[in-house]
Amino acid sequence: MKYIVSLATIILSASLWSACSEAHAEKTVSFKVYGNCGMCEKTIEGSLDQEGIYSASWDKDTKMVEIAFDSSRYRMEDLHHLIAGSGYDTDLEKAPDAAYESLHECCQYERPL
Ligand SMILES: [Cu+2]
Repeated sequence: MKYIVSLATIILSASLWSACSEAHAEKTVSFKVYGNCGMCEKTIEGSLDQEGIYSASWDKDTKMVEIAFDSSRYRMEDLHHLIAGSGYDTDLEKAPDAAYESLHECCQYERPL
């Protein structure tokens, strides 16, 4: 009986451990990204369409993006960098001028700086 109980304990703690390590790798962050419209939304979310990024959603009213990603593959700065590369300023990284200027006219949001 004692043997069965300790075996059950081992199995239980092993499954808890693996559930924990999965939860640890997936992280969700949200931060501000400047933009205007639904087209901006497509571009911003498209820039995050990468392996290791599970979901990305930008809201044109709040200007907040929410990203679920594999924290063993990306740091938060990397996410800002991907978005800035597509022409959109974040609260941490400014987009290159050339990328901003190549956005559609209606997408050339007012830059924060
Ligand atoms: Cu737009």
